[in-house]
Amino acid sequence: MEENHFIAKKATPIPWTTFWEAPSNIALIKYWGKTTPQIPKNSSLSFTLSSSVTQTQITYQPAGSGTFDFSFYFEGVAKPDFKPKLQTFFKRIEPYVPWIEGYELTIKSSNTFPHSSGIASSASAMAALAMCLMDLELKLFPGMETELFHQKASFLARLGSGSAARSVQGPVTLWGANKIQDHSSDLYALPFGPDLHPVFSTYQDAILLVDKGTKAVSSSQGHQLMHQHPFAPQRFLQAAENLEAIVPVMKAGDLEAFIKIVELEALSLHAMMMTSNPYFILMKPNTLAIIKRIWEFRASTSIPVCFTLDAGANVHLLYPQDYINQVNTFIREELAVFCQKGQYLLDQVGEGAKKV
Ligand code: 2P0
Repeated sequence: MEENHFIAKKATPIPWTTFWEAPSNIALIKYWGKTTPQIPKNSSLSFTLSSSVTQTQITYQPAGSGTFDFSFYFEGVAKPDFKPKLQTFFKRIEPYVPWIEGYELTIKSSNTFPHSSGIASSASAMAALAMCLMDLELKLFPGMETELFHQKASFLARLGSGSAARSVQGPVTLWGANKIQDHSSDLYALPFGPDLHPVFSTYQDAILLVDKGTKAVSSSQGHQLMHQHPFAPQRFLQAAENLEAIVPVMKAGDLEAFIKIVELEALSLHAMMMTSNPYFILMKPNTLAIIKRIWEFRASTSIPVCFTLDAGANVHLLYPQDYINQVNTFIREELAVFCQKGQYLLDQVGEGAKKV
């Protein structure tokens, strides 16, 4: 589908309030490197999460033609410092939602996961915002097909933050033009589809909070550094190969192959960071200590746990629901000690954004 397919018409403003929540997601095949506007250099695939969500309410107030303004509150507090990022977002999406002219928006947002937990909230935040926008678009132009509704929501979310494209639907989504999936696109993410092996629709993700501070290098800077990266062409090829390899694995439920690809992707992402110029390291000593324990636990129990990493020090421990008791005991007894203040979040794969 082309961009112009997503261009809506103008409409007379109406008062309207809508409230949506959208989850965070964790990439298995990583997006790292992009061109303007948020076009990924390689396709990515992720688990949509369930409990880690952003809830966003928008009140749309008609405010006279030619005007557009908004105020933003995070967890009940006005946050004017978030305004520039949101302004950039609204400017980017304006051609696709021209009906937005003539409104004053009050945007109220909050996260269910702890503030500054080192969990990237841009994906859930931008996806929740996109759902609220699409909700009014559907009200103004009834009859839009559900598929188009989701694709445009993902398209708008992507223009806010690339990985947000993958937070609209679940339990597994794929973003980026690829050879494997029909109708795949760099413009929006699509659900993996009905061929997904059932083991993955209840997969568990324990987020081990190793470091809750602000990252030394932001994801935006990290993406930027891929432009002159000496290994970038090889990395984009590797990601494409890993995507091609993981798709049949996710249909077959082959956990041994799944683990090999997922851990390779996590460490390849961080290898890109460590070999950027300037180079940087987001892992902490406890990130490595946890990885070592996970490998030992897997070797000694044959329980198919594995890890992945986001752009940060936290470790996502992934495991099938069948092993929840053994793994949660392992986390409590052996891994919590490496987490900041012993904190971790138990989440699982979920179905995507929903109306509150
Ligand atoms: C991902 N990450 O696939 C990768 C892996 C982090 C590590 O997408 O600049 O916040 O908003 O498009 O989506 C983080 O980057 O970047 C990210 P922008 P985003 O999830």
